[in-house]
Amino acid sequence: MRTFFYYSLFFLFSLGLLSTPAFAQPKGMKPVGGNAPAGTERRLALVVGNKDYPYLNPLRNPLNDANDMEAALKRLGFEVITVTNADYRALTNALTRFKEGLTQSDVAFFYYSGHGASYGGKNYLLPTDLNADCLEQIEDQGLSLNRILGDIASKGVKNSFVVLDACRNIPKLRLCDNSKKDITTNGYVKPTNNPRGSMVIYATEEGTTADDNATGRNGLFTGALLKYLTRPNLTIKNILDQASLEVDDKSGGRQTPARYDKIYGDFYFVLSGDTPSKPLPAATEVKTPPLEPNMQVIRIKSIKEAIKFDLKEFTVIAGKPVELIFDNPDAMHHNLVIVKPKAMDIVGNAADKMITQKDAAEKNYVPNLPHVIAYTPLVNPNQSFRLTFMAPTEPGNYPYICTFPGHWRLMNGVMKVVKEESKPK
Ligand SMILES: [Cu+2]
Repeated sequence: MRTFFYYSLFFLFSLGLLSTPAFAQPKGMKPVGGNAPAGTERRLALVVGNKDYPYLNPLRNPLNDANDMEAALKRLGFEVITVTNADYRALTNALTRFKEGLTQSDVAFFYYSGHGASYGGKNYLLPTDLNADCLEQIEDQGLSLNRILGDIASKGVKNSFVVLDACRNIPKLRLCDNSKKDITTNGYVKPTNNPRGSMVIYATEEGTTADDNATGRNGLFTGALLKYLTRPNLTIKNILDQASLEVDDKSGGRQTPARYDKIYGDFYFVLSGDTPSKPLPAATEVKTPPLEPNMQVIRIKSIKEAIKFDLKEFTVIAGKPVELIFDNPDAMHHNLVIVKPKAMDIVGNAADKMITQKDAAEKNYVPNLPHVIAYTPLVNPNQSFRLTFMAPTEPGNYPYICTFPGHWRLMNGVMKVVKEESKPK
C-alpha cells in the first residue's frame, strides 16, 4: 500500500541564492564572511514544528526539530519566526508575517517538521487541526508548498531555502475516490514553482518513508542537517552532501534526501574566521571553480600507513577563495583542520582530550575553539572531501593538522598565506 505521505523535508532553500550576482559580476565573487558589508544583508526564517495532531497519529520529534533549528538559524544570523503545533490559522498567519518580513530580506529560510502529504500533483503541509477522512480533503485543509514558494518568489529575495521534513506515515489518510488514483503519486512530488535562486529539500526521495527516529532527539534528516548546518566554510551543497550521506548510512540505504536545486553557484552560511556562535550578517556567493578564475585549488592526501600528509606546506593568497581537496587513501579515518598561527598545540591538545567525550566522533574530533579556521569532517578510508573556504586576509603561517586523537603531532603541515604580489611563481 502506498504510504503516500512522506514527503519530507522540503528544504525550501530556494529563492535566494542564485540569482543574478554570478552573472552580473563576472569577475567575481562578492566579498564573503567578514569582508561582506556588515548589516547589509538580512536573513529571515520561518520554522514550523507540528507534533500533536488530534485527528492523526502524533509524531515524536517535531518540537525538538523546530527548537534546534531555530537555535541553529539564529547562530547563522537569521531572524527567526517559530510556530509549533500550528493549526491552519496559525500556520497561515505565520506565513503572512514571514512574507511581509521578506520585503526587507535577502535570504529566506523555511523549515517544516510535521505531517505532509501530496495529492493531485501538489505537496501539502498538514496543520494540526486537519480533520480529514480522505486524502482529497487536504486540498482544502492543508497548506500547499506552492503557496509558500509563490510567497517567497513574489518578494524577490536573493536566496531561499525550503526544507521539509514531513515524510511520515499517516495510516489514516487514504484516497477515498479510487477513480482518481492516477492523479496521486507515491510520496511527495517535484516542486513546480520553485524559483531561480532557491533550493527545495526533502528528507527523503519520492516513494520512501522518512524516519521520525524513534530513539533520537530529532528526525533522522533534521539531526544530520543540524550537525553540518552551522559549520563554517561549507557550501549548502557540501552541507547537504554530508547530511545525506549520513542519512543514507544510518537508514541502511532506505532513506535518501532529495533536493531541487536552482542555486547556480555556491552559498555559504558561515565563512572562515567567523565563528558560528555569533550572528553573521553575510551570505556569500562564490562561483564554482570553472567559473571562478581566482579559485586556488590545493590537492593534499594522507600517506598510507604513515599518519602523515603528503604535503608539508602549501601556499595560498590572502583573502582569496581556496578549494582544498583532501584524499584519504589510508585505512584509517583522518581529517584536515586549519588553525590560526601558533595554535597547533592548543587545538591538538584539545582534540586529544576529546577521546573521552561521547559525541567526539560526531564532532569529527574537531574542538570547538575559535582557533579553528576551517576543517573537513573525518574522511573515510579511500574517500575524499572537497573543502571550500576563504583564505585568511592576514598573511602568516597557518598550521593544519589531523585532529584524530594522537595524530596531530605527526600529521601536520603549514598553510602559508601570502599577499598576492609575493606568491611564488
Ligand atoms: Cu589522522
